[in-house]
Amino acid sequence: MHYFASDIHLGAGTPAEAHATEHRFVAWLDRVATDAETIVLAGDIFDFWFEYRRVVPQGFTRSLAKLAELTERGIRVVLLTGNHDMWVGDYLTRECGIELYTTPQILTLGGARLFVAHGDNMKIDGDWLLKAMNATFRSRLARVLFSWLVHPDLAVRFGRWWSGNSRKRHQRSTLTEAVTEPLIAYAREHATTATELIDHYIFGHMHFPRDYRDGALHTVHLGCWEEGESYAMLDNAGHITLK
Ligand SMILES: [Mn+2]
Repeated sequence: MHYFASDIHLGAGTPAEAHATEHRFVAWLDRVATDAETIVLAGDIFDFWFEYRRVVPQGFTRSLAKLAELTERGIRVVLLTGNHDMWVGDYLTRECGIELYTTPQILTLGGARLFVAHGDNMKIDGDWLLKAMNATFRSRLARVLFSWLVHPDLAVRFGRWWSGNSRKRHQRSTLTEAVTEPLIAYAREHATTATELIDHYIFGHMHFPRDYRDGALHTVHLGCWEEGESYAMLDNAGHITLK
């Protein structure tokens, strides 16, 4: 089996809330590890992560230990960064054996061709402010400057404040399936121009779980972990189910 989850937002909320989320995540990892060949984490696993060359944020101990344990047992763990955890370095790979990507990926799993992306930064042509912010946040220069000039304690404080604001805009209870439409449009456009057939498009980011099918087009929107686990599983016959 191959499992997909995103938008866990570890560390979000009060310490008690963050603790509860982490326990749910680790319990889920334990559960799926019984038959998982692959676990794909499609971004925003951390509510805020900023990695310096030799400094990483506090917390996440149980999650990181569990992920390291699973990769050591031979389970492939793939992490695609989201807009809350795009500032990863090589720590998660070195320490936990995680395969790390900062861009959308095409993966072959269970005999199916998958396009996997967090889903931020897509179909935002009309939003110049968001585009400018994305360009700044993703720039290597900005990141290097930031890590040389900003004390880690200050960076984490700023990051937590920023993440909290951004998350409030994506509160599950205020969302409808309409939020997933731009990503469906993205997938539809990709499918018509791609040179190969994609069996399933898998996205996170929108915090609204949805399984969308239209003819040959299939998109899976992973949802978030605000109210419980939300994930997808793919069997080796290429069938995918949203749970
Ligand atoms: Mn998110």
